[in-house]
Amino acid sequence: MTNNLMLKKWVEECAALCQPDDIVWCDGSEAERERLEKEAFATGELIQLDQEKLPGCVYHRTAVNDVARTEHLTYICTSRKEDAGPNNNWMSPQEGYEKAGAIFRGSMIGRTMYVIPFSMGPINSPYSKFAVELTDSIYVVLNMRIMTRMGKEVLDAIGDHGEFTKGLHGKAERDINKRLILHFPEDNTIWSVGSGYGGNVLLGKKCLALRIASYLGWQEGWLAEHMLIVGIQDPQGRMTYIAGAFPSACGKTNLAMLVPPEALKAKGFKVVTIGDDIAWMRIKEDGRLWAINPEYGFFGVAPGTNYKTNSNAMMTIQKNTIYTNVLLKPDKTVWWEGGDGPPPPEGRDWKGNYWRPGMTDEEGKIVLGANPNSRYTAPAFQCPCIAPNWEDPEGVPISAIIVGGRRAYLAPLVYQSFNWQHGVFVGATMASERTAAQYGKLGEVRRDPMAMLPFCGYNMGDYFGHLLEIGKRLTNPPKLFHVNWFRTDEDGKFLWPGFGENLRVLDWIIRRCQDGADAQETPIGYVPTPGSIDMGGLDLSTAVMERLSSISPADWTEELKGIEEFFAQFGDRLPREIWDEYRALSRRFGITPLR
Ligand code: O2Y
Ligand code: MN
Repeated sequence: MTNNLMLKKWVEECAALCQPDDIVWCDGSEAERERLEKEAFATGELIQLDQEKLPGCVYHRTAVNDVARTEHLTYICTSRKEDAGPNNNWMSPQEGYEKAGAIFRGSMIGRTMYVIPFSMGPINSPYSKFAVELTDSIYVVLNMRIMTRMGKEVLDAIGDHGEFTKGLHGKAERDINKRLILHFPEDNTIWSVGSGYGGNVLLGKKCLALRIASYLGWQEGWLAEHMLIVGIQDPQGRMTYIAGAFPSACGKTNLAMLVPPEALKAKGFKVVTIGDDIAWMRIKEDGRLWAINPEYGFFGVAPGTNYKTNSNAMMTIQKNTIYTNVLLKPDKTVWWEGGDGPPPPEGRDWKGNYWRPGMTDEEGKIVLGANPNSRYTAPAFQCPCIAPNWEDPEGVPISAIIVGGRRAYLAPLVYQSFNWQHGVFVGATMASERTAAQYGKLGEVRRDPMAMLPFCGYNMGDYFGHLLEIGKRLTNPPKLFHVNWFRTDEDGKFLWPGFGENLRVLDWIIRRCQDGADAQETPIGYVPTPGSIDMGGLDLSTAVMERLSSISPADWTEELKGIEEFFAQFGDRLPREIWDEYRALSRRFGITPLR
């Protein structure tokens, strides 16, 4: 327990609302994990996996209607609608507390409320934030144990008077019509009700570390970004840290855990992981941007993960891992589409139904064994390529920021922005084309500035302004790059091999940061000169490399129309500098800007 009166009072208030039978303060101990797992095995909330093959691993299924973040039920509750911006759903704080309060009321009768003190970032880091999540889900407690530093140590660090983010989560009826994910940035509070799944309920992750933290960063002068952090050691032994923002389905976790191709490994390249999803970044006395990974684990997508696409992730998840919504094999191990090996002859699918490969439903569609958004939750320290300094309370200095999306034609393999302001424009114009498998309407462009569209806890116009302000304070700013691993030929085949070979592009990027790689100026930025990307050991023709670097004025003319339309929605909140960059880009293509 605690002597923190604010914390005690808030727990009492939430308990009065939700009316749990019991309140348990989590200490984060092994004994606690064993007790909770035992209880969850007894109720069926968790299934224990084969402890010889997958030691410490458990399995969980969420409700069939509760398998992904629900963006349409996610709100920013600020006093003024314009502070949430066109990028967010908005509710007034009063309406939010009333609506969610009605669902929370009495929802924990017959249940236990767990109090989880947790820290985003190393407990001893000056950049970390403390928080407490109240939940009626053992699954959430066990996930939070992996994804955050949690328990008694954090409660002690909060102390008698310390501040903390207040997170209240309740499963309630897990009815989609009674589900709300509400953020109250002005109260440093999160309320999530009616869901038992991932990003909706592990409140440290998207809710705190991005939505609330981005707002706090805006107020306090730092950045909470949807970025991986990776370290590249070059043959000279220098370590360079890169942060990278990518929307979903762009291979972000694979890039964070990249395995160098043989030819580059032989030259002495090494890659280490600091984080795979979120970066908190501050300006230090040296005028550089320093980053920490506020998380303690990985909450990765299982389908498509295998020893070829991401061997480091596979090695990470062989023990102490929670598997959610994957296929359960009769021998109490797991499988997913795009995993290793052939499908098992039979099993239980993510809905708990009997499954065998090739089975079809009433409409004749193949039944998947694993939900496409099925997940593993695994401790980051188990990752074979985790950086030795990944928990450094001071973070790591960032030399380059890369942003990227899936563009079949538009964007070349890599280009560098002219300067910070232009880089913010490049980040603000980030977009991905929807692929048939992921989203539905093929080719449709989804704009996702800095991959923050679903995660920026305030008006994105102000967010762009904040990025520009940060740039003004940096005397030694990171260089900003755009990458596109997904350019295709006319048959839709990827031109670039991707995966480990992406290190060749990262190598060019780090050499650009050290003024050691050639580039040529184009209207969109600097692109590699022929031969300046190390292609040793990779059989890719000069013609393909030329196609990967080409820039089509006709395609960019179309793109500029989409950019103008997207920016227009931010009205007065869009900084003048962003329109300046839009006009400058138009003119570099010889186009008269639309505004
Ligand atoms: O579907 C969810 O609830 C999780 S979404 C997620 C999980 C881990 C890392 N990134 C994401 C994302 O959507 O960006
Ligand atoms: Mn993410």
